[in-house]
Amino acid sequence: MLTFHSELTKLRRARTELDGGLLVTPYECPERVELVLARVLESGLGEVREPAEHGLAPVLAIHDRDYVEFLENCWDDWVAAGRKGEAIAWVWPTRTMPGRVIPEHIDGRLGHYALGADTSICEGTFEAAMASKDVALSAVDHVLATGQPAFGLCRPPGHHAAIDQFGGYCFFNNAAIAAQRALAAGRSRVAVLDIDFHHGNGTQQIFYARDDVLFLSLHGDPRHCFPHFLGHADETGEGSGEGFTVNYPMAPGTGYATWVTALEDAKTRIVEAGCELLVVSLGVDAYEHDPISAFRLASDDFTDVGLRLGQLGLPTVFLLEGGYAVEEIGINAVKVLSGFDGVG
Ligand code: OKS
Ligand code: ZN
Repeated sequence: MLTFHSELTKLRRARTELDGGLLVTPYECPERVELVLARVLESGLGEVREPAEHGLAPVLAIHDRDYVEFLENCWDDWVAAGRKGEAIAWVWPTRTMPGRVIPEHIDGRLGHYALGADTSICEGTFEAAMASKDVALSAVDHVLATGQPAFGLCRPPGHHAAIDQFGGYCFFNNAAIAAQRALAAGRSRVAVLDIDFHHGNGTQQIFYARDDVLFLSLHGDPRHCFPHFLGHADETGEGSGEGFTVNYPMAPGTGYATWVTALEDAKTRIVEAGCELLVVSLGVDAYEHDPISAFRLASDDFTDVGLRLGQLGLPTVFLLEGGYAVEEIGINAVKVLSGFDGVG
């Protein structure tokens, strides 16, 4: 299958991530793109293409304009405030202090638009996020035009990004932007299947009250796992979206036998809902040796995942989400894609 990739996704190279009380070098780094790209090339998966530029209109079909402008200006505002480190949120509206007014000071604005303190904003973040959504859009455009599958080597990832919030290494919700693109192209219902270890809280929020996007997520139980405040099984959608959000929270330590049962249930629901296109939020951090996750999928399981997704017979776009710091990120991502192509 075709891969879409842009060197511009590497324009974000944050130096700091708040992790266990320390500022560490971020897990979500440009080297991830290089590892996956190298594996795509050496595996002979297929041609690699550059995305086209799609501008901001498809972003504004998902995200609020004030949020997009915040992201575009955040780094300059932070530098103008005389700050020395990277932009990290540290004060928030809370249960007892709900924010009614969006603050003007950059510290308050960061808290308004951030879901956590893990994700620093640095120079190049906005530009990389723009390239990442262009990768997603070109990949889905290829699927829409040809019916053939495509892989978007997105980075930064997207599934934690909500209508007006960033965090969990995500800024623009690439999967949501791609799903909306498919609807705009005339598909009447699209499935977003999120197999990243972490719950896709942003994608869920964006489509929660809608029945034109079926969102399904297999993830670590939020009682124990990031993002901690969304992704429970009783979150099933609201209004006309009731029944179009499906969560499969699973305990830390879950292995493939349990995980694949959830995957098969998700496939059944995708078929029953009559979805015409499948967007896969392809995180490979369910891998047993992922440094920040807690499922126990073995490397070879990823081939089987791809094969099972291929059985749906749907036009499918894969968009990279998480998966960290180990060579297996490329190996496992390409195993899913090759398994899908039936050459695993
Ligand atoms: C804090 C760790 C925050 C976890 C972010 C998870 C990102 C991810 N140091 N989402 O799919 O992989
Ligand atoms: Zn993840």
